[in-house]
Amino acid sequence: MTTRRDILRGGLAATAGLAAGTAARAEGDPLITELQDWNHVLGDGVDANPYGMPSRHEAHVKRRSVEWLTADPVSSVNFTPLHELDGIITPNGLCFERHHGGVADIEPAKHRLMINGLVDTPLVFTMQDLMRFPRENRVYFLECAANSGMEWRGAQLNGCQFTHGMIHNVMYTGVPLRLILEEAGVKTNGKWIMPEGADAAAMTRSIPIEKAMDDCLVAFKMNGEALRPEQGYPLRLVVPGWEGNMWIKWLRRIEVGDQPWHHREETSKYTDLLENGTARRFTWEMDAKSVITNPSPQAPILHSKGPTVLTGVAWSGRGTIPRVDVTIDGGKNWHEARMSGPSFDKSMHRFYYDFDWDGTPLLLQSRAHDSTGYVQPTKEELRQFRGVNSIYHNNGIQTWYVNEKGIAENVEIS
Ligand SMILES: Nc1nc2c(c(=O)[nH]1)N[C@H]1C(S)=C(S)[C@@H](COP(=O)(O)O)O[C@H]1N2
Ligand SMILES: [Mo]
Repeated sequence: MTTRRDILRGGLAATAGLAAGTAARAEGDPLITELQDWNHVLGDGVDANPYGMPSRHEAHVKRRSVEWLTADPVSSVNFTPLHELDGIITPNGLCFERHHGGVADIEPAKHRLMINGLVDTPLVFTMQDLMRFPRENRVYFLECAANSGMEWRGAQLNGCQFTHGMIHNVMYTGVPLRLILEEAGVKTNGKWIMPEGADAAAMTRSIPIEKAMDDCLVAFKMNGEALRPEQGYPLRLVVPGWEGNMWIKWLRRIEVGDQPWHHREETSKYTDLLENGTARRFTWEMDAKSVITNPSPQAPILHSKGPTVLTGVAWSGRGTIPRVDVTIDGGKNWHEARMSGPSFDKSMHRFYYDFDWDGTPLLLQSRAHDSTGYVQPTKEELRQFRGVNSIYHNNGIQTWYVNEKGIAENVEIS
C-alpha cells in the first residue's frame, strides 16, 4: 500500500506546474518526451495467452484472506477486492470463496442432479439433460451472512475487502428451479426443499418451496462462461437476495420434504444470538447495505486537495437501490449520491459522489435506501435490537476516517 502510494506521489511531484486542477502541463515530462520500451518493441502475438489474464501491473488486484480468521484453508474464506473494482460486475477470478470442505473437482460428465423426496417421480439429470430446459440470464449479488461479522463489537479490519468483501455480483445463466421441480412433480405436502452439495462438506440447507418456485436458478454459467470450480462447477443453486450459505455449490441433490431439516447450517450456524439468550433463525433475506470502496483503507487518496471521486456499492435482498446518501463529515451533512450503471433486482448498484476536497480530514459514510423504503441503519441502531453477540447480518453503516494526507482507516463514530 505505502509503496504504491509513494511511487504515485513521486510521479506526481516530478510533474512541474501541477495546480489545483486534475491534469498536469505537458512541458518537461520525460514520459512524454522520451521513448518507452513499448513504443518501439514488438509485443506478444495472438495466442501468447489463449485464456487471457489481467496485465502483470494489476497483480495486486486479487482475493485475500485473513490468516487468523480460520484454522484451515479448506474450511475458510477469502475476500473480493472491492476497492479495485468499478461498475457492478465482479470478474470471475475475483469472486470471494467460501468453502466448508475445499473445492470439489468434479468431472461434468459424471455429475448428476437428483430430485427425490415428496415428488411424483424421483429423477436424475445429467448436465446434458439440464441444458435442454429453457434457460434465463440474471444478475444477482451473493453475500455471505457473515460479511462484516468481525465488525459487530467495533471497528476491526482495515479495508473494505475484509470488512465487506464476502460478496460478489455476477450474471448467471441457468434453468429456473421451478421447471425442474415441476418435471418431477412436487406432491401437495411438499413444502420445503433441501439442496445438497457434492463436496466433502455435503452442504445442506432448508429452503421454503415458495422461494424455490419463485426465482431460484440451477446455474451452470457465470458472466457467460462455465462456473469456476470455486463457485460450484459444474452446477450451483442461485437463491436471489438470500444469504450466501443457501446457494449450494456443486449441487447434486434436491430433496422435497414437508418441514425444514434443522441442519447444522441453520441451527448452530447462521443464526443470531440475541441479548436475551434466544436466537433469531431463518433470517434468509439480506438487508440493504452499502460501503464506500474508494477512498478506503486500501485505497487512499493519492492526490492533493481538489476534485475527488468517491465511489461505492450498495445492494438489497429485497429489491433495487434507488438511492444512496453520502456524508464526508460524519453525518452532519448528507448528499444524494449519483447512481450509475444498470439497476437490477437483488443486484449490486454503483454510486459516486464527486466533490472538491479541501484537504482537511474526512469522516466518510454511505447509507442505502432500497425499493421497499427500508433505510440502512447505523451500527448503534443495529446493536439496540440485536445486542453484540451476533456474527451474521451486520448491515450497519461503515465509517472511514481520512486524514489530511489522504490515508484512510476503519473507525466508528457514535
Ligand atoms: N456445497 C457447498 N455449497 C456452499 C458452501 C460450501 O461449503 N459447500 N458454502 C456456502 C457459503 S457459507 C457461502 S457464503 C457461499 C459462497 O459462495 P462463493 O464461494 O461462490 O463465494 O457458498 C455456499 N454454498
Ligand atoms: Mo457463508
